[in-house]
Amino acid sequence: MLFKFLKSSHVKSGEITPENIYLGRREFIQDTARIGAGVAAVATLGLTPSPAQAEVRALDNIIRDGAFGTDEKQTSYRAVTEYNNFYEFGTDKSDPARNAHSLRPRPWTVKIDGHVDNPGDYDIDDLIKPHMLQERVYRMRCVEAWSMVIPWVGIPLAQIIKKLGPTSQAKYVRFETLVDQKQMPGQSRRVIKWPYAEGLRMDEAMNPLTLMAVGLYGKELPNQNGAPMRLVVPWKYGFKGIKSIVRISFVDRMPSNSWKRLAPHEYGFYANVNPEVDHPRWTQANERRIGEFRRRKTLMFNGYSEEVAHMYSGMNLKKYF
Ligand SMILES: Nc1nc2c(c(=O)[nH]1)N[C@H]1C(S)=C(S)[C@@H](COP(=O)(O)O)O[C@H]1N2
Ligand SMILES: [Mo]
Repeated sequence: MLFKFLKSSHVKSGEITPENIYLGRREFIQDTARIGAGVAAVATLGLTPSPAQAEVRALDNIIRDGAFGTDEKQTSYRAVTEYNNFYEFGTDKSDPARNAHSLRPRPWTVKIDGHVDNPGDYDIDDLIKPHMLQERVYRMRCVEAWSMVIPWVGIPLAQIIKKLGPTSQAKYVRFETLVDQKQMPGQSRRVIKWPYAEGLRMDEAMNPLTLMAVGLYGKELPNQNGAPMRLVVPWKYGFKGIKSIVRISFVDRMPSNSWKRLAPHEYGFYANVNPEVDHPRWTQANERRIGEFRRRKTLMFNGYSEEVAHMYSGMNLKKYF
């Protein structure tokens, strides 16, 4: 049943649906609407602007030092905010933008627990101060073989972790998403076991590339992208980037993560982007950048080898995929 669901939904959206044609069509329709001829067509397709998109606030004083940045062409704001994976709001790529308006990102409390000196319930605005915010333009790559380039705004996760003070027993960090059917209507279906959960090894969590994001394109995160805070780990498949985090636990054993729990033969804990390890049902050797038609070669660690390869030296990455 579960497997069948994965086959028909998870893969179809990424692999079989030509998402750039899908987005191209929407852009075409939008252009048509702008010149005044396509209003009826828009209505017919039920193409309404995403409510969350209009309301996000601009963020001030973002540090733009270009650290780890890429100057590749950035994926359009529309694609970044209307082509999403966020099963708490539905399993189609267009569901989150349509449904995530029911999420209330403030006030927002994050529980910190486990092997840590400063556990407790923290208000997000005490955990992440506006003057710390940095912009990082990262390549992102989904396990479904599509990719984007996104200008994230956030702070290195290491900064948060240092303040919390993990003890020597903390070997891994576990993250959990909100559970609340009223705010997240997709949770009425048990497509995965809620809460969505993810984990990182401590050194991965402390790597300077790892970001706790609160915004993109210089604005607050739209709900569909994981407001008010979500993880961004650019050398790993997108599913590591857990959204709308309400709990961070410092643990001594490798935590389970949602996609691995769902299909352990298909998704691992490490989830490093690796063109040499195919998904059982499709190749990972190449990818399609959203907005482009050609396929590109997928790079080891999504092109971030220099920053991260040392963490995996001596590990068999076919076994620890
Ligand atoms: N809570 C939660 N986080 C999640 C997901 C999800 O379904 N629920 N999907 C993951 C997957 S598979 C991907 S590819 C990214 C997509 O992030 P984006 O929509 O901001 O591009 O979010 C990840 N984080
Ligand atoms: Mo994904």
